[in-house]
Amino acid sequence: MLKILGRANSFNVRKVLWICDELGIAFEREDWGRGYMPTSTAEFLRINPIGLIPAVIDDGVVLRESNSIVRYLATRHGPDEIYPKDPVKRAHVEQWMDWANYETSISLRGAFLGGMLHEPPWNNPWFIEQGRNQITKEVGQLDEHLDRGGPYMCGDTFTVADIPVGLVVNRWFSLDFERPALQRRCRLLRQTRRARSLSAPRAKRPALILFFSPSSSRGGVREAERRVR
Ligand SMILES: N[C@@H](CCC(=O)N[C@@H](CS)C(=O)NCC(=O)O)C(=O)O
Repeated sequence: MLKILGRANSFNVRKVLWICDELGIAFEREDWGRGYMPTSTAEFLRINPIGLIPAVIDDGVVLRESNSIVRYLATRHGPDEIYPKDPVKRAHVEQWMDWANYETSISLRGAFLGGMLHEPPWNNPWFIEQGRNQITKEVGQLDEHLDRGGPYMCGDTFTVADIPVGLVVNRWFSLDFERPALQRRCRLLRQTRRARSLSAPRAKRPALILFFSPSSSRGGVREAERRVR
């Protein structure tokens, strides 16, 4: 059985939980990371020398990097539409995954880790301000993209691109600074709600509902915990 190493309240571990839920992949999970077993131990570093969660072990194969794990699981267990083989469609999916993992992870370090969790070294006021401005701009770009198409990131079907981006949207709504009204903010909210309502009844996917839900990141953790225990 697939083994996931990482705490369920981690942004990046949640991507793996989401794809498992989406595709009905059975797994067991161990709590590693901040507040649980430290990833700096020799035991963890033997599995992932980079020292970050998530890591997974699948039939003896060890993998790290959340987006890579999501794509691997989608390739092994998913239908083509969720991670298309067509090179153009695939590139459209991957560009949003890369965007979420690089661009928004930098800004969320300032806006979330610094601004909300007050975690050094990200809690430098300049860095917090920079992160808040940047994530506002990025969510605005996302908003415009969804406005042009949607309801999913790559059109009318759910793909693995929706997983990291959905988690970014979820985190955006949890940020506690005075967020400037985005031009199409209501539309973005509507689009993400639409995404979850389109998907949820089809296959009864509670994790998808929770992870997309703007106000329930804590609920998401609790639900994820219930599901894996
Ligand atoms: N690029 C990596 C980033 C992984 C990462 O930053 N993980 C965080 C949690 S979201 C972590 O390991 N934090 C240290 C900890 O929890 O101890 C990925 O996408 O998997």
